[in-house]
Amino acid sequence: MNKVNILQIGPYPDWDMEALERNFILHPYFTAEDKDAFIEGCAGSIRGVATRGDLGLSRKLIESLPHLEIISVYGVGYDAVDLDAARERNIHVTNTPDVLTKDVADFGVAMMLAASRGIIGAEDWVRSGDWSQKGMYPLKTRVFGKRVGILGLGRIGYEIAKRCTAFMMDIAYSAREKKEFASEWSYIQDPRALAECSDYLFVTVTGGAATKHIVNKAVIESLGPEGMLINVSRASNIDEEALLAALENKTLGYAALDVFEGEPDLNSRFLELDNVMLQPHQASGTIDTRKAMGRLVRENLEAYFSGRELLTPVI
Ligand code: 8YV
Repeated sequence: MNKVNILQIGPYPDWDMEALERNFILHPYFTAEDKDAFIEGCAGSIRGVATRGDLGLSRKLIESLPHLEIISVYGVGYDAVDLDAARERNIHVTNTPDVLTKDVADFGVAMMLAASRGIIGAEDWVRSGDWSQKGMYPLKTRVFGKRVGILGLGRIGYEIAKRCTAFMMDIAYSAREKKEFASEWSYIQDPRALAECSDYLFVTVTGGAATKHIVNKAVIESLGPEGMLINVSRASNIDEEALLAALENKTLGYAALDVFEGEPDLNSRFLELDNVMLQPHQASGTIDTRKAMGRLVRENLEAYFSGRELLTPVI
Protein backbone atom coordinates (compact mmCIF):
# COMPACT_ATOMS: atom_id res chain seq x y z
CA MET A 1 0.00 0.00 0.00
CA ASN A 2 1.43 3.41 -0.98
CA LYS A 3 1.83 5.62 2.06
CA VAL A 4 -1.31 7.69 2.57
CA ASN A 5 -1.25 11.15 4.19
CA ILE A 6 -3.07 11.18 7.54
CA LEU A 7 -3.86 14.21 9.69
CA GLN A 8 -3.15 13.28 13.32
CA ILE A 9 -5.26 15.44 15.66
CA GLY A 10 -3.73 14.50 19.01
CA PRO A 11 -0.73 12.60 20.39
CA TYR A 12 -0.65 8.81 20.65
CA PRO A 13 1.75 6.61 22.63
CA ASP A 14 5.09 5.85 20.92
CA TRP A 15 4.10 2.27 20.18
CA ASP A 16 1.20 3.54 18.06
CA MET A 17 3.37 6.10 16.27
CA GLU A 18 5.95 3.51 15.20
CA ALA A 19 3.22 1.28 13.79
CA LEU A 20 1.33 4.11 12.06
CA GLU A 21 4.48 5.51 10.46
CA ARG A 22 5.13 2.15 8.79
CA ASN A 23 2.13 2.62 6.49
CA PHE A 24 1.20 6.30 6.67
CA ILE A 25 2.66 9.78 6.42
CA LEU A 26 1.46 11.52 9.57
CA HIS A 27 0.81 15.25 9.80
CA PRO A 28 0.73 16.16 13.55
CA TYR A 29 -1.92 18.89 13.73
CA PHE A 30 -1.55 19.21 17.52
CA THR A 31 2.10 20.36 17.20
CA ALA A 32 1.30 23.32 14.92
CA GLU A 33 1.48 26.83 16.37
CA ASP A 34 -0.47 28.25 13.42
CA LYS A 35 -3.08 25.55 12.84
CA ASP A 36 -4.75 27.26 9.89
CA ALA A 37 -1.40 27.56 8.09
CA PHE A 38 -0.62 23.93 8.95
CA ILE A 39 -3.89 22.77 7.38
CA GLU A 40 -3.37 24.97 4.34
CA GLY A 41 0.01 23.34 3.85
CA CYS A 42 -1.20 19.73 3.93
CA ALA A 43 -4.94 19.78 3.15
CA GLY A 44 -4.39 18.91 -0.51
CA SER A 45 -2.81 15.54 0.38
CA ILE A 46 -4.83 14.43 3.41
CA ARG A 47 -7.09 11.41 2.76
CA GLY A 48 -7.60 10.26 6.38
CA VAL A 49 -7.76 11.63 9.92
CA ALA A 50 -6.66 9.86 13.10
CA THR A 51 -8.26 11.52 16.11
CA ARG A 52 -9.27 10.68 19.70
CA GLY A 53 -12.62 10.35 21.47
CA ASP A 54 -11.95 13.46 23.51
CA LEU A 55 -10.77 15.53 20.54
CA GLY A 56 -13.10 14.49 17.71
CA LEU A 57 -13.16 16.45 14.42
CA SER A 58 -15.10 19.67 13.79
CA ARG A 59 -17.11 20.59 10.70
CA LYS A 60 -14.60 23.37 10.02
CA LEU A 61 -11.72 20.89 9.89
CA ILE A 62 -13.70 18.36 7.86
CA GLU A 63 -14.58 21.04 5.31
CA SER A 64 -10.95 22.16 5.12
CA LEU A 65 -9.89 18.69 3.86
CA PRO A 66 -11.22 18.30 0.30
CA HIS A 67 -9.91 14.74 -0.17
CA LEU A 68 -10.89 13.33 3.22
CA GLU A 69 -12.29 9.78 3.02
CA ILE A 70 -12.10 8.34 6.55
CA ILE A 71 -11.95 9.50 10.19
CA SER A 72 -10.57 6.93 12.63
CA VAL A 73 -11.38 7.64 16.32
CA TYR A 74 -9.19 6.36 19.17
CA GLY A 75 -12.06 5.81 21.62
CA VAL A 76 -15.62 4.53 21.72
CA GLY A 77 -17.14 8.01 21.98
CA TYR A 78 -17.45 9.76 18.63
CA ASP A 79 -19.70 12.60 19.84
CA ALA A 80 -16.93 15.13 19.21
CA VAL A 81 -16.89 14.21 15.50
CA ASP A 82 -19.36 16.21 13.39
CA LEU A 83 -21.14 13.19 11.92
CA ASP A 84 -23.47 15.34 9.82
CA ALA A 85 -20.51 16.97 8.10
CA ALA A 86 -18.97 13.52 7.51
CA ARG A 87 -22.24 12.08 6.15
CA GLU A 88 -22.67 14.95 3.71
CA ARG A 89 -19.49 13.82 1.95
CA ASN A 90 -19.81 10.08 2.54
CA ILE A 91 -16.75 10.14 4.79
CA HIS A 92 -16.37 6.95 6.83
CA VAL A 93 -16.03 7.18 10.62
CA THR A 94 -14.70 4.36 12.81
CA ASN A 95 -14.23 4.05 16.59
CA THR A 96 -12.79 1.53 19.07
CA PRO A 97 -15.69 -0.12 20.95
CA ASP A 98 -15.51 -3.28 23.10
CA VAL A 99 -11.74 -3.28 23.68
CA LEU A 100 -12.12 -0.63 26.40
CA THR A 101 -15.49 -1.60 27.90
CA LYS A 102 -14.28 -3.64 30.86
CA ASP A 103 -11.49 -1.26 31.84
CA VAL A 104 -13.92 1.65 31.89
CA ALA A 105 -16.35 -0.40 33.98
CA ASP A 106 -13.56 -1.39 36.38
CA PHE A 107 -12.60 2.25 36.73
CA GLY A 108 -16.14 3.44 37.43
CA VAL A 109 -16.54 0.86 40.20
CA ALA A 110 -13.06 1.71 41.49
CA MET A 111 -14.10 5.36 41.83
CA MET A 112 -17.28 4.31 43.68
CA LEU A 113 -15.27 2.21 46.15
CA ALA A 114 -12.37 4.64 46.56
CA ALA A 115 -14.67 7.63 47.07
CA SER A 116 -17.01 5.80 49.47
CA ARG A 117 -14.19 4.46 51.63
CA GLY A 118 -12.06 7.64 51.46
CA ILE A 119 -9.02 5.78 50.14
CA ILE A 120 -7.26 8.85 48.70
CA GLY A 121 -7.73 10.80 51.94
CA ALA A 122 -6.58 7.80 53.98
CA GLU A 123 -3.29 7.67 52.07
CA ASP A 124 -2.74 11.33 53.05
CA TRP A 125 -3.78 10.49 56.62
CA VAL A 126 -0.90 8.02 56.86
CA ARG A 127 1.71 9.98 54.89
CA SER A 128 1.04 13.28 56.72
CA GLY A 129 1.46 11.78 60.18
CA ASP A 130 -2.19 12.47 61.04
CA TRP A 131 -2.66 8.83 61.97
CA SER A 132 -0.18 9.01 64.82
CA GLN A 133 -1.11 12.58 65.78
CA LYS A 134 -4.90 12.49 65.35
CA GLY A 135 -5.65 8.78 65.71
CA MET A 136 -8.14 6.71 63.74
CA TYR A 137 -9.13 7.80 60.24
CA PRO A 138 -12.75 9.10 60.12
CA LEU A 139 -15.33 6.42 59.36
CA LYS A 140 -16.66 6.27 55.79
CA THR A 141 -19.52 4.77 53.79
CA ARG A 142 -20.43 1.12 53.18
CA VAL A 143 -20.85 0.11 49.52
CA PHE A 144 -22.03 -3.50 49.50
CA GLY A 145 -25.80 -3.96 49.56
CA LYS A 146 -26.55 -0.35 48.58
CA ARG A 147 -28.77 0.83 45.67
CA VAL A 148 -27.12 1.57 42.33
CA GLY A 149 -28.65 3.26 39.27
CA ILE A 150 -27.12 2.82 35.82
CA LEU A 151 -28.07 5.66 33.48
CA GLY A 152 -27.56 3.99 30.11
CA LEU A 153 -27.31 0.19 29.91
CA GLY A 154 -24.99 -0.04 26.94
CA ARG A 155 -21.80 -2.14 26.96
CA ILE A 156 -20.12 -0.13 29.71
CA GLY A 157 -23.27 0.27 31.84
CA TYR A 158 -23.93 -3.45 31.59
CA GLU A 159 -20.40 -4.32 32.75
CA ILE A 160 -20.73 -1.90 35.67
CA ALA A 161 -24.05 -3.49 36.67
CA LYS A 162 -22.45 -6.96 36.53
CA ARG A 163 -19.67 -5.76 38.83
CA CYS A 164 -22.14 -4.21 41.27
CA THR A 165 -23.98 -7.57 41.44
CA ALA A 166 -20.85 -8.99 43.04
CA PHE A 167 -21.26 -6.36 45.78
CA MET A 168 -24.82 -7.59 46.44
CA MET A 169 -26.17 -4.21 45.32
CA ASP A 170 -29.79 -3.46 44.40
CA ILE A 171 -29.52 -2.60 40.70
CA ALA A 172 -31.82 -0.45 38.56
CA TYR A 173 -31.20 1.05 35.13
CA SER A 174 -32.53 3.60 32.67
CA ALA A 175 -32.42 3.05 28.90
CA ARG A 176 -34.53 3.93 25.86
CA GLU A 177 -36.29 0.59 26.24
CA LYS A 178 -36.34 -2.35 28.64
CA LYS A 179 -33.52 -4.82 28.00
CA GLU A 180 -34.56 -8.49 27.97
CA PHE A 181 -31.00 -9.51 28.94
CA ALA A 182 -31.34 -7.39 32.11
CA SER A 183 -34.50 -8.99 33.50
CA GLU A 184 -32.90 -9.46 36.93
CA TRP A 185 -32.56 -5.69 37.34
CA SER A 186 -35.27 -3.01 37.73
CA TYR A 187 -36.06 -0.90 34.66
CA ILE A 188 -36.77 2.76 35.46
CA GLN A 189 -36.79 4.80 32.28
CA ASP A 190 -37.03 8.25 33.86
CA PRO A 191 -33.56 9.48 34.99
CA ARG A 192 -35.05 11.49 37.87
CA ALA A 193 -37.01 8.49 39.17
CA LEU A 194 -33.89 6.34 38.82
CA ALA A 195 -31.84 8.86 40.82
CA GLU A 196 -34.53 8.98 43.50
CA CYS A 197 -34.05 5.26 44.25
CA SER A 198 -30.24 5.22 43.97
CA ASP A 199 -27.42 5.70 46.45
CA TYR A 200 -24.98 5.63 43.52
CA LEU A 201 -25.85 6.89 40.04
CA PHE A 202 -23.49 5.92 37.21
CA VAL A 203 -23.69 8.03 34.04
CA THR A 204 -22.87 5.71 31.14
CA VAL A 205 -25.04 7.00 28.29
CA THR A 206 -23.39 7.87 25.00
CA GLY A 207 -22.42 11.54 24.79
CA GLY A 208 -23.90 13.93 22.25
CA ALA A 209 -26.82 16.29 21.57
CA ALA A 210 -29.47 13.67 22.36
CA THR A 211 -28.21 13.16 25.92
CA LYS A 212 -26.91 16.67 26.69
CA HIS A 213 -27.64 17.46 30.35
CA ILE A 214 -29.64 14.27 30.79
CA VAL A 215 -28.43 14.66 34.37
CA ASN A 216 -30.02 18.03 35.15
CA LYS A 217 -30.79 19.90 38.38
CA ALA A 218 -33.87 17.78 39.07
CA VAL A 219 -31.94 14.51 38.68
CA ILE A 220 -29.14 15.77 40.91
CA GLU A 221 -31.63 16.87 43.59
CA SER A 222 -33.33 13.45 43.40
CA LEU A 223 -30.00 11.73 44.04
CA GLY A 224 -29.69 13.99 47.05
CA PRO A 225 -27.31 14.81 49.92
CA GLU A 226 -26.56 11.13 50.62
CA GLY A 227 -26.13 10.22 46.95
CA MET A 228 -23.02 9.83 44.80
CA LEU A 229 -22.88 10.69 41.09
CA ILE A 230 -20.23 8.84 39.05
CA ASN A 231 -19.43 9.94 35.49
CA VAL A 232 -17.29 7.84 33.13
CA SER A 233 -19.08 8.99 29.96
CA ARG A 234 -18.99 12.60 28.75
CA ALA A 235 -19.17 15.84 30.71
CA SER A 236 -21.94 17.04 28.37
CA ASN A 237 -24.27 14.42 29.89
CA ILE A 238 -24.34 16.47 33.12
CA ASP A 239 -25.44 20.08 33.66
CA GLU A 240 -22.10 21.04 35.18
CA GLU A 241 -23.35 24.36 36.61
CA ALA A 242 -26.16 22.53 38.43
CA LEU A 243 -23.66 19.92 39.61
CA LEU A 244 -21.25 22.50 41.00
CA ALA A 245 -24.07 24.37 42.79
CA ALA A 246 -25.38 21.12 44.33
CA LEU A 247 -21.91 20.11 45.52
CA GLU A 248 -21.22 23.58 46.95
CA ASN A 249 -24.63 23.64 48.72
CA LYS A 250 -24.27 19.98 49.80
CA THR A 251 -27.60 19.12 48.16
CA LEU A 252 -25.59 16.37 46.42
CA GLY A 253 -23.44 14.17 48.62
CA TYR A 254 -20.52 13.44 46.30
CA ALA A 255 -19.40 13.28 42.69
CA ALA A 256 -16.69 11.05 41.20
CA LEU A 257 -15.79 12.51 37.81
CA ASP A 258 -13.48 11.36 35.02
CA VAL A 259 -14.67 13.97 32.48
CA PHE A 260 -15.17 17.73 32.58
CA GLU A 261 -16.42 20.55 30.39
CA GLY A 262 -13.38 22.19 28.78
CA GLU A 263 -11.04 19.39 29.90
CA PRO A 264 -8.18 19.35 30.67
CA ASP A 265 -8.91 22.92 31.88
CA LEU A 266 -11.72 22.13 34.31
CA ASN A 267 -13.77 24.72 36.19
CA SER A 268 -11.66 25.89 39.14
CA ARG A 269 -14.70 25.67 41.44
CA PHE A 270 -14.16 21.89 41.46
CA LEU A 271 -10.78 22.42 43.11
CA GLU A 272 -12.39 24.15 46.10
CA LEU A 273 -14.62 21.15 46.91
CA ASP A 274 -13.96 18.26 49.32
CA ASN A 275 -16.92 16.18 48.10
CA VAL A 276 -15.55 15.33 44.66
CA MET A 277 -13.08 12.88 43.17
CA LEU A 278 -11.33 14.38 40.14
CA GLN A 279 -9.76 12.06 37.57
CA PRO A 280 -8.02 12.99 34.25
CA HIS A 281 -10.24 11.17 31.73
CA GLN A 282 -8.34 7.96 32.36
CA ALA A 283 -11.10 5.33 32.54
CA SER A 284 -9.77 3.49 29.48
CA GLY A 285 -6.18 4.30 30.41
CA THR A 286 -4.47 0.92 30.78
CA ILE A 287 -1.57 -0.21 28.60
CA ASP A 288 -3.47 -3.25 27.36
CA THR A 289 -6.60 -1.32 26.41
CA ARG A 290 -4.81 1.64 24.86
CA LYS A 291 -2.71 -0.73 22.74
CA ALA A 292 -5.88 -2.43 21.57
CA MET A 293 -7.47 0.96 20.80
CA GLY A 294 -4.43 2.08 18.84
CA ARG A 295 -4.39 -1.18 16.90
CA LEU A 296 -8.03 -0.66 15.91
CA VAL A 297 -7.35 2.92 14.79
CA ARG A 298 -4.55 1.61 12.57
CA GLU A 299 -6.33 -1.47 11.30
CA ASN A 300 -9.39 0.51 10.26
CA LEU A 301 -7.22 2.89 8.26
CA GLU A 302 -5.20 0.06 6.74
CA ALA A 303 -8.37 -1.87 5.87
CA TYR A 304 -9.94 1.12 4.18
CA PHE A 305 -6.93 2.08 2.09
CA SER A 306 -6.40 -1.57 1.11
CA GLY A 307 -9.98 -1.87 -0.10
CA ARG A 308 -11.02 -4.18 2.73
CA GLU A 309 -14.07 -3.94 5.03
CA LEU A 310 -13.81 -1.61 8.02
CA LEU A 311 -13.48 -3.44 11.36
CA THR A 312 -15.55 -1.10 13.56
CA PRO A 313 -17.54 1.35 11.40
CA VAL A 314 -19.78 4.07 12.90
CA ILE A 315 -20.85 5.40 9.47
C1 8YV B 1 -10.72 8.18 24.77
C2 8YV B 1 -12.84 7.98 25.61
O1 8YV B 1 -10.07 7.28 24.07
O2 8YV B 1 -13.28 5.95 24.56
C3 8YV B 1 -13.59 7.15 24.65
O3 8YV B 1 -14.50 7.71 24.02
O4 8YV B 1 -13.31 8.93 26.11
C4 8YV B 1 -11.45 7.62 25.91
O5 8YV B 1 -11.26 6.29 26.13
C5 8YV B 1 -9.86 9.26 25.28
O6 8YV B 1 -10.21 10.32 24.50
C6 8YV B 1 -8.40 8.91 25.25
O7 8YV B 1 -7.68 9.86 24.52
